[in-house]
Order: sequence, then structure tokens, then C-alpha cells
Amino acid sequence: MEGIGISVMEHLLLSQRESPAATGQFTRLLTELIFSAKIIAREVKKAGLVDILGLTGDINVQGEQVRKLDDFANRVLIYRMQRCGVLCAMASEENADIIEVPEDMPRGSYLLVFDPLDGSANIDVNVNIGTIFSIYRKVSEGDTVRLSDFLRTGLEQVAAGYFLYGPSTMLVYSTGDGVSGFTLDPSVGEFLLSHPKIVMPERGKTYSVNEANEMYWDERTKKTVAFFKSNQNERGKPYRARYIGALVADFHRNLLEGGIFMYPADKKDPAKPRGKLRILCEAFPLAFLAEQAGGAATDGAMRILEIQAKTLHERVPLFIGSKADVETATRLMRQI
Ligand code: AFP
Repeated sequence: MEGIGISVMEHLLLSQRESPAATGQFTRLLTELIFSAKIIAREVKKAGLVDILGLTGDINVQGEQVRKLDDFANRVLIYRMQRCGVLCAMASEENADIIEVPEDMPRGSYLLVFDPLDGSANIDVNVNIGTIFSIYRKVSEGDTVRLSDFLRTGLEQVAAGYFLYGPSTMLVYSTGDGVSGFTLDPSVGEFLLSHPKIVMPERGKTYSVNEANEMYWDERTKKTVAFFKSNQNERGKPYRARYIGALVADFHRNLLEGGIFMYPADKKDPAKPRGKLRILCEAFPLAFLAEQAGGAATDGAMRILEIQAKTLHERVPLFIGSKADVETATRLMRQI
């Protein structure tokens, strides 16, 4: 019926019915995640009107200044998700260690990894930000949750997605059967299916990279970025540069319109060349979505999803987006 879309709940229940082994636990998890995101979206919308902008004065595990909204989003997610009854532990970009669901609360077998507010440096200037999440099943035996339960390959994700707080609030997620996008209808407070079966264009027209880092790049990286600057896309036009500085927003644009996002390794710390983005809470979930939408993601040499995470806050170089563009970048990065 016109004007009444498919709600995310209806979508979830339909998928649940299609998999006979489903117990409803995953639906419960996502329902609580959606509720948390609605609370975060409500607060984001008030930014500028209430005292939620600026810094808390703390430094997080990444060595970055914590912003008030970052801290708020992190606390909402931990508080709500601990109570959903189907998780045994979580890992947040903001917390040094894993967060176990307390023993006096109902526990399940799922694990949740999240970046509570990606792109949080954009908060104070009213530019898009988002919450990225990734879901796994516990693999170790017994009740104790081990660090090894989180140190997996991206291929083991059960689901991944993000909430984007922009002009409209969106949920984009995949359970391994394609990617669906939902837009929050604020008048009824429901996410409605707005982007069914998202397919990333094979080649894009946009490249996104922080070119101010060029002085820290090696020759291969400089050549790879130069390729996108000087070459033509499939429409015979030069690629255009777009960089928001919030991975989730840059990724979302490229997911819908095609293109490549690059955050290569750099030598800002000359002793330790490395990428900036976190493998567990940024690279794995977005690589999962990219592949599910027909795109690709590598670290410049290897498929992101095949990498074995070694630490909770490990960082990785990232080349992600339209398949042909990522293949080109990976080929150029492999050349000596
Ligand atoms: P924050 O979540 O700390 O703002 O970091 C954002 C981010 O991890 C990612 O979303 C951006 O793409 C990237 O950093 C931007 O980094 P640069 O400012 O170094 O370009």
C-alpha cells in the first residue's frame, strides 16, 4: 500500500522464517541495537541545542580525545545491549578490553563489536557520523568469554552494518544474503525499507583519501592515488575527489554511487608504518557489506575478510569500494 513501507521488523521476521534453525535471538539482538540507535539519533539531532558537543576531557584507548557524544553513544550501547539477553560480550572502539555481560543478567551466545560514533570529529560541525557494528557467535567452549572469541577473520561475521546519522537516519545491514538499507521515518519512529538489495556499481567515479598524508606515503601508495587522480572512469571523465572524514559516510556514498575509499598505511610514526582504521570495528564490517553488495576490500595486498585479527584494536590499511576500482588499487599496491 502506497506510503506504508516494509518495516525493518517485518523484514527481520521474514528472514527469520526463511531460516528454519533461527531461534529469534538474532532478531532480538537487532531490535535492541535499533532501539539504541534511535536513542543516539535523538541525541545527535539535539547537538548544538543541549550541552552535548565538545570533549569530555578523557583520552580513549586509541589515544584520542573523547567527545561527549562519543561517550554518550558508547554508554547507551553498552547499557542497552547488556540487557538484550542474547549477547555474552561486546567490544567497543572506546574500551580497551572486552565488556562481558554481567553474570546476573541473561546471556546468549552472540558477540557484538561496535564503533559507537564513527567520524566523531565531525560531530561539532554538524556533519554525518555513524555507528558501525559487527556480530559473531562465541566459539570457545564453556561460559567464559575469551579474547580469542573476538580475534577472528572477517569471514566469520554473522552480520554487519551501520546506522548513519545524516539528513535522515539510515540503517544498512547484511546477514550474508545481500545488503538492505532502511530509512528512519521520524513521524512513526520506524526504519522502513528504502534501499532493497543494494548493488555497488562495478566501477565508480569517486576516490576518497586524505591526501594531506601524501608526505607519509611510500612510492607505491603515491602512484596508486595518482592513478585515480589522473585517470578516467568508465564514463570517460576524471575521477572526482570526495572526503568527508567519517568512514561510514564516505563508505555509504560509495556503496550507493560507486567509488573507492583508501586509507593506506603511512609513516606518521616513522618507526611503525601503519593504517589508521580498526580492523574489528571498521574494516571487517564494512568489507562484509562491500562484498555483499558486489564490491571488494583489501589491505593493498590481501582480502580484508581473510585477515586474522591479532589484537582487539589492531589497525589495518584499507582499500574498499567498487570491485574494479579496488582491484586496480590492489594491483598497483602490489607492484614494486
Ligand atoms: P573518529 O571516529 O575518531 O573521528 O575517526 C574517524 C576515522 O576513523 C574514520 O571514520 C575516518 O575515515 C578517518 O578516521 C579520518 O581520518 P583522518 O582525519 O586521518 O583523515
